[in-house]
Amino acid sequence: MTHRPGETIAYRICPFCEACCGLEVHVAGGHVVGIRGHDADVFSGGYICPKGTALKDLHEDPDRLRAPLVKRGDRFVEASWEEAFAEIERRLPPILAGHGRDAVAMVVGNPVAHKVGLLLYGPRLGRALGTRNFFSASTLDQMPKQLSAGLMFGGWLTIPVPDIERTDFMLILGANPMVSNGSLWTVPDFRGKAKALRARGGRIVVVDPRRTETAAMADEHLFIRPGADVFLLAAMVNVLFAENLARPGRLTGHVAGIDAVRDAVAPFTPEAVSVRCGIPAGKVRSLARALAATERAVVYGRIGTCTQEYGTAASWLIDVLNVLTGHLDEPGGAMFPKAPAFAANTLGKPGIGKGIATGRRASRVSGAPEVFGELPMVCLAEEIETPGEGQVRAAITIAANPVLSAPNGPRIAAALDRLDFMVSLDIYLNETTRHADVILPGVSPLEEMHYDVAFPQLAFRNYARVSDPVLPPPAGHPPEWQSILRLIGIVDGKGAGVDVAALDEALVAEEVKRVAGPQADAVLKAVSRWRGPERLLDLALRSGPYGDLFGLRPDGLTLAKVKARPEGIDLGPLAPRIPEALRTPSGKVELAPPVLLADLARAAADLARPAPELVIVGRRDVRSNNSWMHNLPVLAKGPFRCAVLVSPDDARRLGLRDGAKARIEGARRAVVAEVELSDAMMPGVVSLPHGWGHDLEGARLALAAERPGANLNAVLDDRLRDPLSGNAVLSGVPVTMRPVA
Ligand SMILES: Nc1nc2c(c(=O)[nH]1)N[C@H]1C(S)=C(S)[C@@H](COP(=O)(O)OP(=O)(O)OC[C@H]3O[C@@H](n4cnc5c(=O)[nH]c(N)nc54)[C@H](O)[C@@H]3O)O[C@H]1N2
Ligand SMILES: Nc1nc2c(c(=O)[nH]1)N[C@H]1C(S)=C(S)[C@@H](COP(=O)(O)OP(=O)(O)OC[C@H]3O[C@@H](n4cnc5c(=O)[nH]c(N)nc54)[C@H](O)[C@@H]3O)O[C@H]1N2
Ligand code: SF4
Ligand SMILES: [Mo]
Repeated sequence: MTHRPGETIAYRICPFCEACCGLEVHVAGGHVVGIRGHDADVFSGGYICPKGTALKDLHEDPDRLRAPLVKRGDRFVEASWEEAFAEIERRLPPILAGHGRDAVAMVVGNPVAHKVGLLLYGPRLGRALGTRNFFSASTLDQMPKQLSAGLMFGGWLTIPVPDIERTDFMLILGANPMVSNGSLWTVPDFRGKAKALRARGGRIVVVDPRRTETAAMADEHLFIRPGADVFLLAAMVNVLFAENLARPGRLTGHVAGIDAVRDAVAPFTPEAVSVRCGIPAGKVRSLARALAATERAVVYGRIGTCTQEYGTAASWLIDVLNVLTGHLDEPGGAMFPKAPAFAANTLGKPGIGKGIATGRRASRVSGAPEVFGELPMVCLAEEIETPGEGQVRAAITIAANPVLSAPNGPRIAAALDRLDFMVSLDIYLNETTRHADVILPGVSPLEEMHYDVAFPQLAFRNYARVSDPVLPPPAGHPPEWQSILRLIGIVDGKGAGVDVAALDEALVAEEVKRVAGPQADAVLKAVSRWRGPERLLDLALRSGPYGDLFGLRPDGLTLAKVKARPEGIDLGPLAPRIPEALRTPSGKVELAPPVLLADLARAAADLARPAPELVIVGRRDVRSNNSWMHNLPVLAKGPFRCAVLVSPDDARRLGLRDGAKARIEGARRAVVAEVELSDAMMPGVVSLPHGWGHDLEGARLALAAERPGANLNAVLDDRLRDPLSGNAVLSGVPVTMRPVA
């Protein structure tokens, strides 16, 4: 793209997925005239995908909300910010006063992880509310991995990632980074890095019930029966012990529980798991041997290995394999990033800690244990529907669309309708927010600053990077962190008229006092030029592992220094961090947490369960992002993306034809979708993407409604979950299919 006269260029981290690409935004006359990858970005090197260019469409989308909406009768009317907050102040406090804190649920969605204001201030609202009914998309996604990492390494985000630039063998299970651009692994341009891996003689093997885009570019692809990863992985560990290949190397003195793992995997011989996995025993052995024999190798698993009944156990065994083959915390293996800010594994005493706690309380209706301060999203509907002490009567949703994104979404829709009051922080009137009484919109991403709070903790390389707003926000439109502070004012009894700036001061002062003690005043003074999220970021960067320590280490990082380099500051390749990164009470890697051993016994008892005739799995597409970007022209154009993929074998057996419609029936209800025959599907498995079903009344998504698609989650069963993490089972769910006229 050439730089025309009158054009200015701004740099902005893309907020749409975990790859966190640096973008170059061309602006003329207050309008975005083009978006491309920022070639000089030290982290992403110019990579961009179609969603990145859609920032312009999102900015310009006429359906994106520019003002609050308040429901009057059953219609939404545009309201001023004062009117909107007055309505909340009128209706929310009486519910809290009459029914207690648990009567208000908080429901938090995926974009919160990509919004510095929401991620840093949302939890403050959670604490102010003090509700036990906190639900998030994490329990539709990565909670199993967070739990296994927490149990093994002592931190919920101490999750190792593949050191892709130095590895020679990568085994990928249940992830499709060619399309998703990586998850729990921030790795812009996976394609380029994977190509380079293969060009230097390395190998990639993909285990997936579909021959995905990643499988197609890999050296080898193995079909697996959905939900069977725990069996495959346990058998691989079994082979390591049977063939005397278990060698943790440098970590030997830092690992506890190796013998317990050996005993626990004894039932899982390659022959015993072969049928359940759909993988020959010889293949299981050769995978384990290749992993052990390659000096720089890594196993990586993602959502396909999480959203299943044994999600936590599978997530755990992936890292057990990395440890036992000497590839954890080694170059070319699975390594721990060291983030410049906000990482729990760089705080406190290095090498030892309290570990994690779960089950400190249980959900009221089905008794699901709390994990990471949350209850499972699959419990949301029942907590609203079931009368009694602690019943949920109101909800605050933040960037969440559970009506489409959670299993049995239609039940959630009906439950939301029964609430006495609902507030949504969201930028659309969509399938979920149509149930709200008040919608408070955020600004366009181009109108706010950006820092990736979570993702440097999961990045293929260490880096620091901040984006300033590209365009000024519209006059009078508060950033979302300020809206959250006003909500805190309301639930704290200070009212909607609370002095937001003073409340922000007070909250920061209190937090700084807690960590900095007698130095608090000096620290606060050092960051006094910033407000809101920027102040919290300056505090975190300066006190972080690369920080200037408020002057003690003058060449260290500050927010001002990072801002001066919009292309980012490279902090180097990943380096070994064990034992320093550990926060377990023992100071060791816990290879055999008792709850996981017990879960493996559950799996052993379940080994012989016969496979259902037909199961459904999900799918992602480069031009789609969960449920909420189907209204953007650049992504919506082209072939329809919500077809159900069916193997030719199954199609013949079920009488389904390519291009014809079929009824997909789950335990809860049925949807109709268009069939696409595909030899990329494992026979017995069909695939439908999630996030579709934009034909619900009351949403305002004109373009998405033209091709609404079918809601996979209407078919899925909210009773299915991983009992340890509470995570929903979204994969390998039994269905039946038949043609419809
Ligand atoms: N069957 C099945 N279901 C799945 C999955 C699957 O693989 N299969 N994947 C699961 C996964 S991994 C995830 S993360 C979840 C996602 O689940 P959700 O987070 O519930 O869904 P999203 O589609 O990401 O919806 C995001 C919401 O945020 C709003 N939004 C976007 N930007 C902003 C903003 O700047 N501010 C505010 N306030 N709101 C904003 C959007 O309008 C939308 O309402 O879906 C899960 N559901
Ligand atoms: N373009 C695009 N990118 C995205 C998103 C998006 O919606 N669109 N969503 C973002 C989000 S929120 C997330 S969490 C990430 C997810 O990132 P990924 O985990 O890479 O996402 P998927 O493409 O869903 O890959 C999951 C794979 O698991 C396979 N699978 C299903 N069941 C099983 C099983 O039982 N075992 C095994 N081994 N495999 C199984 C599926 O066939 C699929 O290929 O993607 C992020 N990036
Ligand atoms: S891969 Fe695409 S959506 Fe993800 S950060 Fe990069 S440009 Fe944005
Ligand atoms: Mo996700």
